[in-house]
Amino acid sequence: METAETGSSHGVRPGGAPDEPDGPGGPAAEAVEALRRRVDRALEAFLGRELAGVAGGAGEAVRHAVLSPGKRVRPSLVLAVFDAAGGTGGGVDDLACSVELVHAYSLVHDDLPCMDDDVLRRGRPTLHVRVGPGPATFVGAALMPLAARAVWRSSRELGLGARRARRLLTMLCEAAGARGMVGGQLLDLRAEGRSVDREELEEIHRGKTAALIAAAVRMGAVAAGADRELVERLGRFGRRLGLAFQAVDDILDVTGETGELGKSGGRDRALGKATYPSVLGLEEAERVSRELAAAARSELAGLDRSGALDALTDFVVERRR
Ligand code: GRG
Repeated sequence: METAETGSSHGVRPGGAPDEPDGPGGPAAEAVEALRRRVDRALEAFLGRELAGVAGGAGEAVRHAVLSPGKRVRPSLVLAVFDAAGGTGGGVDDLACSVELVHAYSLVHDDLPCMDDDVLRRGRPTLHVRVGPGPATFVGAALMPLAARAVWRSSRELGLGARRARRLLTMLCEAAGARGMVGGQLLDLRAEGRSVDREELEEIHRGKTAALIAAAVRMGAVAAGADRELVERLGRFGRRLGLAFQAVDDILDVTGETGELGKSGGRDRALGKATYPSVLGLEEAERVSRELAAAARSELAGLDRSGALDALTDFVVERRR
């Protein structure tokens, strides 16, 4: 099946193995792990600065929400694209943090009793289990302005002008808002318990998940000074990768073990969610996830220094959590 997002794959390898043999612990896996560690250090440093003097346990709750062990795919994409598009300078680390802060807010709110009511996230009790739903709601809300500060700091550190800083902030806000994540989440809630077709499913997933992943990619490119054509091409990479990411998330909810996932499995079915396996069946969902990743990868053709992006694309489809 071909959709606007799968497009044509220009003969690229389907979703999985890179050109050189690589397995667990191979160079691609090491590249992904090095990015994750760099993001963790950047988040520690950013929160260390921003939360100094914050009273009443709020700092601790923010740290729990953000620093618990996530995969850091979105901020890693910011860093990898920045490098692939010729950017230089450590100031991009705060930009990577900005995207992870928005993501962390979405997880805190998504887990609330009034949303998906989940008790386990990243192998730990969810924030509302620890501090209560009210405080968890506030902590989630506090992460958005922190994300804006991170964009601003990064723009200053990279010496970007006000115009580019505004463009970065606009990209992040649009991806997080009614035309992106929040809009997708509303569609997701409205689709609970009824059957949808693939078109409607992908409309939900494009907003809920792919918008922020595409924004991460486009922001890395803009910060590096990429021209509009490259920003658009990488945006297509990000949207396709975002759908592949959500397809794998849906599949793991069916096939994964709670211990390995770090969150409760089988929740989508219990909540009557619209997912790739519920719409297409498990086998077809797996095929489509690989097809989407291959379509994403086709946008990287001819791009120098795209090794880390290739590695992240592999990681998205091969991950077990
Ligand atoms: C409902 C109006 C309204 C707003 C709330 C909560 C929310 C906005 C949006 C939720 C969006 C959401 C949670 C999408 C799911 C995306 C997803 C696949 C999350 C899991 O991401 P991973 O696997 O998690 O990257 P880690 O833990 O590795 O960071």
